[in-house]
This record gives sequence, C-alpha cells and structure tokens, in this order.
Amino acid sequence: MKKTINFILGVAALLVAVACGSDRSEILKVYNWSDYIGEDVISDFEAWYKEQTGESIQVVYQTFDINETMLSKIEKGHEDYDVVCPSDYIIERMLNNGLLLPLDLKALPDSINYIEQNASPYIQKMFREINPEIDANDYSVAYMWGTTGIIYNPKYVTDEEAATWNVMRNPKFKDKLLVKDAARDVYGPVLIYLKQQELKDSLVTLQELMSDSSDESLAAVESFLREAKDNVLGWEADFGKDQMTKELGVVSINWSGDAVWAIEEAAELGVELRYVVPEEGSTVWFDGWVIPKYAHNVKAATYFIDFMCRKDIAIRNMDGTGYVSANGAYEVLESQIDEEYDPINLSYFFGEGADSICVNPTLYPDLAVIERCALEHDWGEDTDKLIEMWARVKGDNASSFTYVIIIAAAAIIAFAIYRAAASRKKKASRKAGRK
Ligand code: SPD
Repeated sequence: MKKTINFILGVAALLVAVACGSDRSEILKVYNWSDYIGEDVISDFEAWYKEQTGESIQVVYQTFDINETMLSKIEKGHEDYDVVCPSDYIIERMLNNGLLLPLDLKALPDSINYIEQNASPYIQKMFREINPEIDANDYSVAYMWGTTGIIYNPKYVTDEEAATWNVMRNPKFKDKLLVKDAARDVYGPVLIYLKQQELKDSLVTLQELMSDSSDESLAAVESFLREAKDNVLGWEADFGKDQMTKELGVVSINWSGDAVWAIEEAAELGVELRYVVPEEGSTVWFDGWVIPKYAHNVKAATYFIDFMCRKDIAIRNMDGTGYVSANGAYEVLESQIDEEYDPINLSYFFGEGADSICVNPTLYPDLAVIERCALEHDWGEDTDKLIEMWARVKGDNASSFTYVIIIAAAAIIAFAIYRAAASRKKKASRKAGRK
C-alpha cells in the first residue's frame, strides 16, 4: 500500500510540475529506496540548490524496495531518472552495461565539494574492487552501507539459535520467519552457510562464493530454502521490521539498518529485539548514488549527490533511517558515540585512532564482523537463473493477503463490468422507448 501511495505521489508531483509549466531543467527525478532519507532533506535541498546556483529546482521523489525493480525501469524502461541509489552488485551491472554517466565533480565549486571532502578511503577501496577495469568511484558515491544478518526476538530465540543461518530451517520457528525478498542478499549468506567447511579448509574464499552462480550451488541453496519455506511467515520487502516489533515474526533475515530501526521501535513497545551477523559469515553491502545514462538534469543530480555528502545531512539521514552513512568524516561517527555501548574496533573505516569506539554495533560493524563478510558481485546473464530459482521457491507461497487482494480486484472488475452492462441496457431501453 505504502508503495502504491509513494508511486501515486511521485506521479502526481510530476504532473503538477508539468502542469505548472516547470521545464525539465527545473525538475530533478530521484529514485531511492523507501524509508531511506531524513525528514525534510528534500525540501532543504531545493532551498540550498537555489542559494548555490540561483536556479529553481523541484524534486520528484519516487521509491522502490527491490534493487531489481529499479534496475528494470532503467534497463528495460529507459526511464529518465536523474539520480538513483542501487546496491553494489547493481552498480557493477550498470557499469558493465554502460548505463551510468561519469560524475563531473568539477561542476561543483571547491568550497562545497562535500563528495571529495568527506569521502571514506575504506568505501572508496570497496568501490575500486567492484570492477578492476572501470573505477566505480568515477561513477558513483556511496550513501549508506551495512551488513545482512538476523533480527531475532530473544523471548523465543536463543542467542545460539540465532548465531547460525540454519535458524532459517529450525522447525521451532514454523510460520515465524520473515525473509527479505531480495534473492541475492539471501542466496549469499545461505551459500556461505552451506560451504562453511570448504571456507574453513581454505578450499574457497568468501569473495569467490559471492560470484558463484554455478548450477550446483544454485541447487544446494534452492534445496535449503525449500526446507526453510515451512517456517516462512512472509517474503517481505518492507513490512518485516513492523512484523518483528509486533512479535508476529520472531526471526527476520534483514539488513543492519532495518535492524537498528526495528530494535528502537520495538523497545518503545516493550519488546526486545537483537541483531546478529551469524558466525559462518555474511555479506557487507553499500548503496550508492549514480546518474543513469537516460538522466536529463545532470547538473542538479550532481548537486543532489553532493548535498547528501554534507556532514549534517548525512547525520540527519542516519538518524531518520537507522542506516549508517558512508560519509568518512569523523564528526559523523562522533554524532553516534554513546558510552552505554561496549567499545568496538572501527579502525578499518576511520583509521588507527578508531580501534575502540563506543557505538551501536548493529549500526557500525566491528572489525571482527567485517572480516567474515564479503561484497556481492554481478552475475551477468546468470542472474536469470537466480530469479527463476527464487520464483520457484516462493512459488505457491503467496500470502493470504495476496489472495485477498486478488479476490478484491476480481470483485471490483466484475462489478465494473456489471455496471457497464446495466448502463448499456438502460440506454438501449431508453432509446427503444423514444422510438
Ligand atoms: N529501506 C531502505 C533499505 C535499503 C537497504 N539496502 C540494502 C541493500 C543490500 N543489497
């Protein structure tokens, strides 16, 4: 429902902008994940852009919940979004397929070039690893990052049970498991779980597993997921955190930022939730701003990305979403320090002085967690095999809510047909009466 409303609001904003005679150079079309921006950041950007350039801009803001939905709109639909926010492996795919425009940082005055001022060497290095032939830093700027792990309710799930991906097929959690409807983000961790012995014996590396699209691995993951399916309460794109706070689900395969949000929200309702990155390992991910090749307003897009890198804006976006900013400025970390937490090692991100920082470990992963995580990679053509496997696994598992929607839609269509037929009949009989 939220998605439909978002879509309608986006289209309405666009129609209003066009009706008011705004030309395309005064419109910036942003396509971002839902629940992924701080309050009033968009309107503050519009005002800031006017101050900096003397030009008006109106942001038309639309959201998505699944990387592949966004990708398909650009790859197949050639939609003219000016800025979008894909994840790492999708950035890689867009780079490989020539779908991105290079960033022109020279278009920004030096004094307000926050992209360069606040860049994180750690994230820049990860970007460089995306594609050894094309430096992704020339095409994208990281926004948020985190891990994939397990949110669980300790009233029903022990720490030991949650410390392994095998919790997904633990029969104790029948109808209590929420799985993110994000095939790659589930496939990676399950494969890591299945290959844990080979990893321990150094027969394979985590990084190699992230590119493993072999039929054998796909079949092994499929069979694991089929066993887990009995536990699945829902394959969710955005309702998982709510269902956890309401204690409808007790285990949720999710991203760290959703975990921060859910843990805080649940605490207000007196429900305790925890987050763990299982011992076997997992994926570390980041989402980054890019300008697709079908963009119309490259100048405003560049300013928008830059604005998102301003320290105060990064902090507002973090506070508003639960996710951790990719901003490398120490002030951003400082804003999150809280002596209530045990110190963790963030030297990999903020340099040597940051090896003992009291910060929420769900937000910023400790070095020990990062060491057992790897970045996903684009599979190219093999992606279709994964999508097919995912559809097969979810297949007949449509939720009762889905059936209600289908029945309601069928009833509305039947009613509309009946009304049209009745009105035709009335007209015909009126016509006959006139004769
Ligand atoms: N509600 C915003 C969610 C954004 C999370 N992105 C994570 C992508 C991992 N591939």
